[in-house]
Order: sequence, then structure tokens, then C-alpha cells
Amino acid sequence: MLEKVLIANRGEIALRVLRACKELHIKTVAVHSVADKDLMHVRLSDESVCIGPPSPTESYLDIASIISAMEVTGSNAVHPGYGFLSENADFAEQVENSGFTFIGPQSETIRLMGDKVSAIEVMRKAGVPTVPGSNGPLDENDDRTLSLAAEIGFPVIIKAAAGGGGRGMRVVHDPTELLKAAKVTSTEAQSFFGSGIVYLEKFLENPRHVEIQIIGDGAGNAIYLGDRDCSLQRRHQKVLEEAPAPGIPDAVRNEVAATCIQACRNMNYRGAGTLEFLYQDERFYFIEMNTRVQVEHPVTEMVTGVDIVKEQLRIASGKPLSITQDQIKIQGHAFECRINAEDPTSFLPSPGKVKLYHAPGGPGVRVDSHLYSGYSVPPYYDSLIAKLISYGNDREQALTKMQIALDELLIDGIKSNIPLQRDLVRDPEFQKGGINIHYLEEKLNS
Ligand code: MV4
Repeated sequence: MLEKVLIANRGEIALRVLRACKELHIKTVAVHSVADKDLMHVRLSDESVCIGPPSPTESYLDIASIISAMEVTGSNAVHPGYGFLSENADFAEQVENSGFTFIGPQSETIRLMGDKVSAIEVMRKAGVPTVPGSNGPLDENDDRTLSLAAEIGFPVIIKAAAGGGGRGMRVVHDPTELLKAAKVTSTEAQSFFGSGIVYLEKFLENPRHVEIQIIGDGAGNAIYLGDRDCSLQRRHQKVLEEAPAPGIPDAVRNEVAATCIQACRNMNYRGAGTLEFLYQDERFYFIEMNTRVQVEHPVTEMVTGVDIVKEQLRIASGKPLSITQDQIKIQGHAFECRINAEDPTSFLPSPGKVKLYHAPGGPGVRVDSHLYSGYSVPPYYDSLIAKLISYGNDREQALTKMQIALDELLIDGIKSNIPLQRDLVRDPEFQKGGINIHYLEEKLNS
């Protein structure tokens, strides 16, 4: 097993990784910015190193500082968490070239999946269903672009190959707007991402966001840990997730899962990964792949009993997966409410000192949070301060437990979205299951 892991992240995920390392008797190194010296995981780690000023670009995104910290502390491996450097292929490559282990896929895999055009091509060739589209970059041939869109049918969407997560896209409803939209998206993409490559897809109007969790051992074996529904989102920020995605016929789910496993085997995928799909009219359409552990991984852990972060550490240690596909059974239902330090009406970040923190509990309640009474939420980073997770034998039971847990949760001193979450878990449409990606924004606007 790895001996010493450096945790290149902060907040709840740094604490989550630290706990997994401790369970596996791996020593831990926390790196933190000046603003983060009081983080819970910094206190609990074996060693800590301050890597720079509060600004993320000068600390958690500074590749040289993090690799130096690995050298100084004699770390063997780095866990990048999510966000920051987690999907930066250059970072993974430099870590490996320095003789350390990157806890995640090979840098070439990260690069391949970071380019949405190549990601879609890899998946399509493995039999994963994709959105009808250009199946490659748009080129200078405007007539070809126009006839392609006409064939697919409007509306279509232009996306940047280097984009993802909602950045660099444009919906086109009319052929007269197509070429201009493609050019503007390309110019923007060139300045945002350094690549002007764009592609085209049929625009799906009312899809759900359903994603499939996989883990690969890097030697051609991969397992499938079921799916999650992440449709409840605002401005591409997920708010409340659940597993499994409700109302999906088993035949449809199993068929797409088999293609995902095949794709991961084909590329010798190593580590945890998520294939993102749009789901509409009982069909799955692959849109992109995330090559990291995700914020919402706990709901999958609850319904599978698999500790995804521990599996990541095992695989990075060169060990095989601890479970085989036939040992995995999706049991029960789980929800996750993301608790953010933000104004409940304006959604603006609301940093400051937490005067009082009280976490809920009881059977089937899990809280992933770095909060404690007296902790000050700094203004420089993501506003996620806690993830409240509930598990029940069925969806209704898990939802009831979440209602109770949200009523027990106390965070005093700063504003949070707890009122919104309390409202959502009592929303009749949400309770029915299967709302689409537009539901929350429509609800908030009405
Ligand atoms: C789409 C789409 C409809 N049709 N692609 C937004 C984020 C990025 N991951 C992909 N996104 C979308 N791609 C086609 N062909 C609608 C969205 C989309 C969306 C997707 C998932 C979750 C929330 C969303 C909110 C708005 C748009």
C-alpha cells in the first residue's frame, strides 16, 4: 500500500480523503493556503505544509508548489480530490515524471477525456450511445455544417471541445443563425480555453442528467457502481442528487452500463470515473466523462456499500479492485443535499464565522463536512460547506430521513441554502421523481 499521500485539496473532500487514508494506515500530508490553516483536515493530518497565499492560482493550482511539497515531505502519491488540479493532464504528467503516483487515471486518459470531441469518439466506438451530431470538429466547410444541422434537425447546440460543465456552448434554433453561432462559440473558446475547436449536437430540450459511476483497475478490468440523478441544478451547479436515478427501466439501464464498462476496459481505465449522460424518452445520450471522484460520490457509496475513495487508494497502490461486478448490488436509495454558504435568495456567497454548528444523525444519516463551531468560511473558494446524505430502504424512506435531518441541521452565524433544501425535499414534483434539468430554475422563477 502507498505509504504517504499528499492531499492536494481543501474543505470536505480533503477531510474525506484523509479519513480513507487513515483507514488504510497511510500517512497523510495536508497542503493549504494561508487562509486555510484552520481547516479540520490540516489539524488531523500527520504533517501539513503551507503552499501559498489565499488565491487558488497561487496555492491549490500551483503545480510547482505542490510537487515541491511532495519532495519536502517524502510523499509517494497525491490525491487531487475534485476541482483544482484533479483533471489537469499536465499536473498528472508532471507528478508521474517526478517519480510520484497520481491518484487517478493516466495523464493521456485525462487529456483524451478533457477533449470532448475525442471523448465522444472513444465512447461511440465502444458502443456507448451518443447524441446525434457532427461526430468530430466543425470545419471551414460552411455548406457541410449547414447540411449536417438540417439533417439532424433544429434546435442544435454548438459546444467547445475544450469546454464542459456548461462553459462554452450555444443553442441554435434557426439555420440563419448557425454559422455565426459556430464562429462566436469558436472565438470565445479560443480565448477561454486556448482551443477554438467546436462540435455540433442535436439539442435535447427536456433531458434529465443521469451519470454512471465506474472504477477501473488500469489493467483492463472495470466495474459499474450504478447511476445517479443530478438533474436538480441551478446555473450548472448541482443542488441535490440521488441514487439510483428514479424510474429508469432495468433493461435500459443495464444495456447502457454494459457499454460503459466496455469503453473503460478498452482504454484500460484506471481509477474512479463518471460518464455523464442526458436521459430523455427512455434513452441515454453520452455527453462527457469526468476522470475524478465527484462531489456526489457518497450517494453511490450508500447504495453499493463500496468506499470509492478507498478503492482509488487501493488501485493507486497497484492492488486489484476489492470487489467484482457480481458482488455489487444496488440496495435502497440515497439522497445528497449540498449545503452552501450562500444567501438563500440572491445565491451570493456568504462567508464568515460559524458561531454554532450542529450536525444531524441517526440511522441512515451521513454528514460529510469540515465545519466546526468557531470555524470561519473564507471568501476565496467554493461555497460548499457540508453534504448531508440520507439512506433508506426505498426512495420514500430516504426522503423522509432527509427531511428530518435537514430540520436537525444547525449552522448559525452565516447564511446558507438550508431553507431551499428544506423546501425542495417537500416539493411534490421532486417527490414524484424524474424531474428534468430545467425544473429548479423554473421553480425559482415562478
Ligand atoms: C446538452 C443539453 C442539451 N442537448 N447537450 C450543460 C453542461 C454540459 N455538461 C452539457 N450541458 C448540456 N448539454 C445537448 N445535446 C443540455 C445541457 C444542459 C445541462 C446538462 C446537464 C445538467 C444541466 C444542464 C443545464 C443546462 C443545459
